[in-house]
Amino acid sequence: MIEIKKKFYAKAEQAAAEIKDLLKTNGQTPVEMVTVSQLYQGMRGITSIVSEVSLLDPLEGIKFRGYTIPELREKLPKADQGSEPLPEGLFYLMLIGELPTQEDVKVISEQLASRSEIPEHVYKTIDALPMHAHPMTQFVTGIMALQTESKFAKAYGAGINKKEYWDPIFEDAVDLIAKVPYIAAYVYNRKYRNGAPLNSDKSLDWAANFAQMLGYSDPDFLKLMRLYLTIHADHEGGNVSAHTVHLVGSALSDPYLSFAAGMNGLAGPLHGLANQEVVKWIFEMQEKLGTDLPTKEQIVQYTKDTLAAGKVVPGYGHGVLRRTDPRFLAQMEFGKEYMPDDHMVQTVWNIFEAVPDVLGATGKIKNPWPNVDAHSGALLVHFGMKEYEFYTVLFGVSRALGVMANMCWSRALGFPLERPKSITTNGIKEWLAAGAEQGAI
Ligand code: HAX
Repeated sequence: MIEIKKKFYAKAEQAAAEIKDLLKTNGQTPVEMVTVSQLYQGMRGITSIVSEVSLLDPLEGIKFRGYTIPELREKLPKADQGSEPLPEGLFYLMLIGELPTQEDVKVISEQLASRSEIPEHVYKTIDALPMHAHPMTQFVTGIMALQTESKFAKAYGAGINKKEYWDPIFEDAVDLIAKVPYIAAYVYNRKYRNGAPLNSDKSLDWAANFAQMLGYSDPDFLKLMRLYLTIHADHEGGNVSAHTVHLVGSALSDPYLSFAAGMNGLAGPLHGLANQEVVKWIFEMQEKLGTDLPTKEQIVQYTKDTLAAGKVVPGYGHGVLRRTDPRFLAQMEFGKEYMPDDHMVQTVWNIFEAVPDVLGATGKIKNPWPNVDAHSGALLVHFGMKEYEFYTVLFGVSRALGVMANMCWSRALGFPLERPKSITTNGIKEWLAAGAEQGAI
């Protein structure tokens, strides 16, 4: 890991020098105009964050350091006899900006295994919660309890020089990625498997060991976990979880505090919780209609009823994407290969055929196409994981890769406290009355 860390810092030093030059020559060049509507619309479309590790194209979907999801599935190293990428390889790509070798990935897998110990108080803290607490609440509580282990917080307390921040942040980031699957699996086993012990095997890769700790050993489930933990890792900087980690980290809160904050955002139904909402929506539809394979006509009617009740159709729509999410398509390919006859999975495909027209007909939904969350749950149900309240925790484990890589970059580049300006409606009115064209607010 020492070599990877050195390589990371060399890349970051070079990038920092380039950014310094760029700011010297173009620091005052305006990026874009912001409209009054955007102030009221959740800042949609305002480019205001630099995030080096991934970029979302509205039509092509997410690109990690320039590589699309299909390219990652082809080019990232795989486990022996594995057909899906190892998520450790994506972490390397996000950190270093280059595709890893099989050996690089092995180094990361071994490092993660060696850093995976969890202090006993973390489990005890989770145990203090009632069993009915949502898995995301239990997960975040565990992460908060783990904050006692932060190397950055200790170094800051001891007076570390700001030029060195990146080093303990890097160490915390790798530690945190190593440990989150254990907390997640502990929550799952506590809530759904009568407290079954974590049957970890440190010789396995990160995703396979996680699957094993959750009690799944089917080789196809291991492939699914590798795919799942790869495709959910990042979605550029502005989505709620990534942005929250970035924002909180900018106050020099350590990686544990920052990640826990981001996970609280992921737990919202308009963001990561949508994966549980999709399966809940399908289960309720199946129950109401008395069939596990509703027809397209039935799906259309059920979708119209959902909209008429003033609810969103989960898994559809996006703040940036304007086409079907390639992460949805990657999961669809997986489904076609491993479980083409599964009724739950077929229902997801029938929804894909039926729902966009209904959403499009409303005339207001900018993207009627499915996002990542429309598909993921059905694949898990196929393997027997029906406890849909747990799905967002799986998403969170994957998201650790992206937000931690990004946090390493933010501290290595010396990004400052994030502090946008806000305004009141009266302030906007006064500015308009004074003649807005005279200049910016
Ligand atoms: N069902 C019903 N209405 C929807 C909708 C959906 N799937 N998607 C958008 N709309 C509505 C919005 O609520 C909004 O309505 P109002 O004008 O009445 O407020 C209108 O259409 C315009 O919204 P938009 O501009 O198209 O979309 P936004 O950028 O505002 O919102 C969301 C993007 C993802 C929040 C939205 O599409 C949504 O609520 N989708 C369902 C929940 C979901 O799947 N979330 C997961 C998104 C991906 C992700 O983060 N995964 O983790």
